[in-house]
Amino acid sequence: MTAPSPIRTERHGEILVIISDSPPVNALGAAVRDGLEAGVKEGVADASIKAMVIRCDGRTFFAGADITEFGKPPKGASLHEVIDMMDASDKPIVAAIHGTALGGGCEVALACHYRVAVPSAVMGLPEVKLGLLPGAGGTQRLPRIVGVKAALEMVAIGDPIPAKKAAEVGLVDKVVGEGSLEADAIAFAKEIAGKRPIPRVRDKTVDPDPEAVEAFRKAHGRKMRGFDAPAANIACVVAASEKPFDEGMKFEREQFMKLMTGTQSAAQRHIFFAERQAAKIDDVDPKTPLRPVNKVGVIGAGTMGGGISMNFLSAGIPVTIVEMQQEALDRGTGVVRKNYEASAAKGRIKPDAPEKAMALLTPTLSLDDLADCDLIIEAVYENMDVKKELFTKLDAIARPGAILASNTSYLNVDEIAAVTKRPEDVVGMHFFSPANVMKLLEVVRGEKTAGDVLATVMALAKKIRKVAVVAGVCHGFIGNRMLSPRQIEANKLLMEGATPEQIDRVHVEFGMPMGPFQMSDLAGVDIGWHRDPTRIESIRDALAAEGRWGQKKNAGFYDYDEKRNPTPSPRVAEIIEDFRSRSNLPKREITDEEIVERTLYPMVNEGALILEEGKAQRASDIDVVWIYGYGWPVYRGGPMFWAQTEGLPKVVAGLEKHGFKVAESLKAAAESGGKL
Ligand code: T1G
Repeated sequence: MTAPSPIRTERHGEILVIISDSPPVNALGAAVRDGLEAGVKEGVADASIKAMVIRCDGRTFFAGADITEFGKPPKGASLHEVIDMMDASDKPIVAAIHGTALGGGCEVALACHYRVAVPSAVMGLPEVKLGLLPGAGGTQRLPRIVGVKAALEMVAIGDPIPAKKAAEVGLVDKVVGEGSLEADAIAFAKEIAGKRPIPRVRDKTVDPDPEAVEAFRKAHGRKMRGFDAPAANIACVVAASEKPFDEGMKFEREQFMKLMTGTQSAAQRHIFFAERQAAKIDDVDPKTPLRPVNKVGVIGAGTMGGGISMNFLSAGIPVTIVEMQQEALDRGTGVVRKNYEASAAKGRIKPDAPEKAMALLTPTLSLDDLADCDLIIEAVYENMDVKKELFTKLDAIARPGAILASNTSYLNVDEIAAVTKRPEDVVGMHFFSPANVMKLLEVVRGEKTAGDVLATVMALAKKIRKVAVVAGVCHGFIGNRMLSPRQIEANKLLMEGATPEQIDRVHVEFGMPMGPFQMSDLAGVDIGWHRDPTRIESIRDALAAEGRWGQKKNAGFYDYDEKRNPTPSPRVAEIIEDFRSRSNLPKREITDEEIVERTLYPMVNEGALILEEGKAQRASDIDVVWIYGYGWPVYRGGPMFWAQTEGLPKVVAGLEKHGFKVAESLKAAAESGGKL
């Protein structure tokens, strides 16, 4: 018994409306493609039909090919066949667009002869974000409508454009009523039913624009570093301006297949689903009623407290921010205002956004003013005694049912919860600095944290545009716990002959935004330092003791000029040499490969231990942490996905070669050829 087609047709006089009802996003899976093909064939064959409208039920027009089908044997009509048939139709077809017409969905719209859209609709070709390119004619049709320059932005960066802009560039013929899409589309179809010739995008030509291509490459080269897909997208857009349509289509197909069969696209598609999977808590009912969060309290107006506050203010949620001293409070709120004003000056937010946000911020010196907050987040000094004292006070001040969160980056959330009478209301919310910019939020689940508290925080994370991952209580949770073995090994490599710049170069060439020592200089060499300049037990202690605290002091593992450009430091080389000679460690040539094996493989090993201990729900969650918290290159899919593409046996052999104790689950997966 085959399932009913997700596509149905309805007649409106001489107009046939072809409707897709395939939740959640009308992805162009086999059944949808087959139904679309049948619907168009019906319209073409029926002499009483003079024009067709294609639209979708639910939240959106087709949002792209069905990514879950990728890598599986093809079934049903190919999108190419359906699109070619639509394009060739001798009766005009109107695309009626709402929601997010993306990827293959946008390509279906481009193969229609006319396009109407509601004002709230967006259109885009985001395939590049999946390590792909529009593989159903998008790179050949889009430039024929909007020109090379606009097409480059849409396909090689992949951001959608709103209906109004689409109408301005000719991608949409008419912006119709928000609530009357079908009726307006049918009326439009009636108007154009008899018009000839039927406009076919493939018949248009597009002028070459080498200056635009050059300018685009210059403007976006750094962001595209390491990725395969952007260059392929650019090449296809250029082909559209140089080749006849069918040759351009052939070129697009070749480029698409190259990307589809590469590891980068597999990695980027992995992250697409991993990010969505991370939002699900396996043992909490997704229908759990959420606690209201209409007002947030933030304790601490420093860099973290201010950044955390901005996330809520920008989402329109009022924040009461507490400091102990007026001067610190004024400084903190001043930084928040300055950040907003800087964004407005750059046109990143509307000119009135800073005032609107600041109007929602209530500074105070009294913890008692948090009594009506639904969520209170502390972002105070990373010291357990300080946190315990604060949560004891909060326990007495906060209203019943308020969620009490700590922004601690590694301390034991269970210990903090234990000082309250409401451990079920206590959770960790570990933001990454700068908290108003970095997308990752580690949601630390205490032993007693209630399911609805977790569900509420996960939903709130989406509202404040964070990517949330649930972590268990352990030192450093997921990200920082895996950072630790990387840092330990990096320091050891310095003692054995490597230099900070060599180690950092290997990481940057791997695709990280910076290496361990560049990161240390950015965050502060003095972070976590015992502050006793006479106690020098490590290279880091020696640097800190000399005031080489990193970029903020123009000296850390590197020397910095006034523009904070780093150069290798002879003084640091001396310090390393001194340490090494005193430890009688022979200096030797260290290969780049050894640096990868000793700094990245131990991260995978730690990730396997985190999974064994149940401190992360799934390996893909660990990948999401590293992509969104530390800038792991998305085209490598995160540490755990990357280890699979490296080959787990190779990772295990590398770990054993350097004397690491390999996690049992990692060894087992390597032996069985399975996954972590
Ligand atoms: N295929 C399969 N499932 C998809 C999907 C897709 N294209 N898009 C979304 N989903 C699932 C998603 O996994 C989630 O599932 C649910 O829908 C809701 O998504 C030939 C080759 C449309 C803006 O890249 O950008 O076309 O977790 O949580 O926040 O040239 O989904 O509920 O089980 O993201 O409202 C190109 C990808 C594909 C668009 C909606 N298209 N999707 O965002 O909901 S390649 C895309 C999105 C292609 C052609 C090429 C977003 C969204 P679950 P969600 P949302």
